[in-house]
Amino acid sequence: MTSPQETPPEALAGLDGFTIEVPSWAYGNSGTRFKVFTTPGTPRDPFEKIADAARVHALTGLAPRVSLHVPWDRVDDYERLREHAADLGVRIGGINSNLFQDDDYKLGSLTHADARVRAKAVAHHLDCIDVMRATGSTDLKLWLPDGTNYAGQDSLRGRQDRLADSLRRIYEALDPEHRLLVEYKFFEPYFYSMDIPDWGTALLHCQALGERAQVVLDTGHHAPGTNIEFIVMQLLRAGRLGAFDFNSRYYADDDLIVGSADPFQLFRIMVEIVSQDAHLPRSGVNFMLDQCHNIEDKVAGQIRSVLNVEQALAKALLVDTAALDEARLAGDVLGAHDVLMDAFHTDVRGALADRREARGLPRDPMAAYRASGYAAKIAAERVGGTQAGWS
Ligand code: PSV
Ligand code: MN
Ligand code: MN
Repeated sequence: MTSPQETPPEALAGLDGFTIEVPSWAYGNSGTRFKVFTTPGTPRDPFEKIADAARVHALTGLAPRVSLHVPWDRVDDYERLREHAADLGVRIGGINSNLFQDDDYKLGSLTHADARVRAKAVAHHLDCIDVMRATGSTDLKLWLPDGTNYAGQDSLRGRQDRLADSLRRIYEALDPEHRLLVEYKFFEPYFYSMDIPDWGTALLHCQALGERAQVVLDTGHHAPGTNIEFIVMQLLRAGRLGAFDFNSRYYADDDLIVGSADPFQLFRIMVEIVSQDAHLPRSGVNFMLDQCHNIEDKVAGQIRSVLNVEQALAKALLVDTAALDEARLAGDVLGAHDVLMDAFHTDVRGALADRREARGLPRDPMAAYRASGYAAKIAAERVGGTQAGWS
């Protein structure tokens, strides 16, 4: 058994260089289909969203990039947004396209039967690629909300073929340093069929496109009971895990704070990550959050989220791999399981606080945020904050 006192600093060396990307929309007001509660101090524009994200990074040292969502984060001058981020010590991360809020896309966007609608959806991605050029982003993230509600409504095969053609047009427009990240989701907004419902479909499209097309795994986008760490393992094995959208869920796509509903699942995911060295920056896996803070303080919610991911990774780094190999070879089922559980039950909070202190960061970023008065300051300064884009 490992105890907190026994966590030597070198055991956590795998955290060096590990970063988490935060979503701009987590700082805006969001809600369910029933109600959007506003929070005092909510950012009024993308500049203020980036300022809030920069607070999260300043206090944790973990979150140096911010994803944007277009057109939610539309600005006249992206170069200025890029400079603003740099001035605050962060940079622009992935650019998320939006195919789910335009009337033309009622029956599909990249899969639509009408070539005019498909061309419009492709053109939106070319616009996003221009935003990438202006902001220095290298990840274009595409979540396809297309699907059908009734059997017979459209040809399932026809939609896949149209999708493949649209994706190819987008992929061909990328610059050499760009990646296309393709996100899957098994339901919603449509309920009979989704056109990219699962990792297999996303992977097939990525493989057809080329090496710079990779899969995004959003932890809230699977049927209940799905073994998500198996998918992580398989995508890594195929060299196609491009990114995570981390969040927690109890029911569906709840977008709650990562590690809040099921810290053990997050740990199991991180064990697979560590076992294939995918936590190291050279792996190219972008560890992003995709969350909404509907009732809690948004900046604090983001701080809690990145700390939860860090904690899960720290525990995964503590797995005694030699003991695990030995138990597996001996067919010691429960012995192997115990090795994992020992790591999971280790309290790493003290060791992580020491690590932060050694890096000039607050030992307790949540307490430092509360004590900083930042929430009161932005509440006084900002009036009439915006929604994240949901209605
Ligand atoms: C869709 O449910 C999704 O997970 C996609 O990543 C969207 O871009 C995001 O939510 C918006 O919050
Ligand atoms: Mn997502
Ligand atoms: Mn989602």
